[in-house]
Amino acid sequence: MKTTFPKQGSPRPESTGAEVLEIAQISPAVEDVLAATPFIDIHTHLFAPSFGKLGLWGIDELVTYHYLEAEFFRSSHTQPEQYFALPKTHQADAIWRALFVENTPISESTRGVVAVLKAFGLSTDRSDLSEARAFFQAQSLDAHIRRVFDMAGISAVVMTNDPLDPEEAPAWLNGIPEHPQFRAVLRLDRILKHWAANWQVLAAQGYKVDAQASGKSAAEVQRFLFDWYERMRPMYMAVSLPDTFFYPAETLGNHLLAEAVLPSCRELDLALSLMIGVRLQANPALRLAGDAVGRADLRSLENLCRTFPSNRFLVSVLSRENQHELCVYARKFSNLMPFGCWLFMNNPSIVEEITRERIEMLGASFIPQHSDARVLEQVIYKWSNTRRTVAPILSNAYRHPRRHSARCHAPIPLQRRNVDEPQRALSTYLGAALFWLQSTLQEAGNRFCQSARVVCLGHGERQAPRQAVPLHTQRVEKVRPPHGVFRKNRIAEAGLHQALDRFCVFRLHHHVGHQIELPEKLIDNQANVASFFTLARRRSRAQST
Ligand code: FIX
Ligand code: ZN
Repeated sequence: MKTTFPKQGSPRPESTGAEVLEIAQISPAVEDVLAATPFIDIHTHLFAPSFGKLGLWGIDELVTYHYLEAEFFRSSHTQPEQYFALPKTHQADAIWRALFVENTPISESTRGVVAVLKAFGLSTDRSDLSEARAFFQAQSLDAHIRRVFDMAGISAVVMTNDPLDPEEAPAWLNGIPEHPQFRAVLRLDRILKHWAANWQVLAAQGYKVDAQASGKSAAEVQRFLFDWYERMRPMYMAVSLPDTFFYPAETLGNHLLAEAVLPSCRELDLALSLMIGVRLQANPALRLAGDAVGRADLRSLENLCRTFPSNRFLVSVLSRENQHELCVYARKFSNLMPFGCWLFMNNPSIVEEITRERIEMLGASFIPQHSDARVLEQVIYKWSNTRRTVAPILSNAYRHPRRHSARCHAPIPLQRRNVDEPQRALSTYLGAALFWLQSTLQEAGNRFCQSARVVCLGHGERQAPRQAVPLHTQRVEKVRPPHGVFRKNRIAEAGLHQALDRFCVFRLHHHVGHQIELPEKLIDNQANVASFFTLARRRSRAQST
């Protein structure tokens, strides 16, 4: 049984002569909707307040973020062991002095801290952190979280929860109240990558596993995952994998992946997130800041998607060189969903490059970004950066879909409704950005389809170079908005003909790529990603009750 992301449900209504956007209106419309659409942040290291000290927030945590520690060790003579021997506030003072006072904060991470201070109306050029500390100490966490989520334009975040983390596991075992804005994920690094150091923890909890993960171990690991599914109700399972990861290969990790994790994901209808390409602790002295990147052999993805067609894979890759391959594999396997620009990729210039490439190769069938925030207030600048970076790329995609191929200059007769419509739907769906991208581009796609049909080149037909394009005037009438729309939008009718004439035909599938339709029905008032079959089951259950 092949699990893919389900096809679009009801076809969208033919566009009427509703408000068509002028070229100049496209960017503001796109920015409007991006600003007004609350996103769901599908990968963070944030924690709900009930996890206590595990949840990091405030100026000392912001300034000692491992991205800044890496930059600090480049701009200071302080050795890592000296730095890590300092109390947190002294570490923050040292970094503030080195990167924000003695140097100008121009790197992406330092600018992030400046953006957060600005967002709260705090000074950014103080020689010390006393004003900022006083401000954050005065905040009550629950209200602060709500305010920060509002400022970031996000409705919920997905945590990273490790059932074998000695600090975190007791909280779950003692029972954690659900928090509407913090969803869980079952993180499996200790099981899939560090079994030797962790199997005894499972054994101590009564699971019959052994050091070789032999015998009943895989089944027992499944039992362990089901038990934690009941505790956490995770959105998906996840693991980060090194650049040397390869599947298939005779490793204990791959054995547990194939015999325990993937079957559990199938049974529980959960996607498995693979974050591939980190070279852990390339410089251990820097601790969290010590990880590096390596190019991975993504044929593993090809093998996994083909070998386990009923599993869904949410994938982010760390190496720049792997980004293109990931897009290509996503075109081959609909059970593969690329997401986010991870860690060293999360810089505007690279996010722009990756997002542009993904739109060109995948249309809207990907998740553009996640924040990977480790400190609460980071979501403020990470999501404003994303909105700022993605807006022009999307506007451009509407304005000049094929500018670079110089084969098409016709503006898309985009209607405000194309841009607004997703807004209504978005905030209730996981990955709003994705969904938003979906439907609007879908609309755009449909218009291209219509136009392609008008110039009567159907699916797979190619236009020979300099072949004249037969024009069906009646069909042009059908798609061309009524004169009223021209007048109302002051578009010179004449322009349309030339535009259509110049309309080079590019092969557009009648179906504009895979579309995700998430269940309208919410679970506990929360968005939930469910496969088609769960959807069907829920709908039949709903009909039977
Ligand atoms: O494995 C991960 O989830 C990574 O995102 C982190 O380990 C990494 O340290 C990080 O903070 C990335 O932003
Ligand atoms: Zn992460």
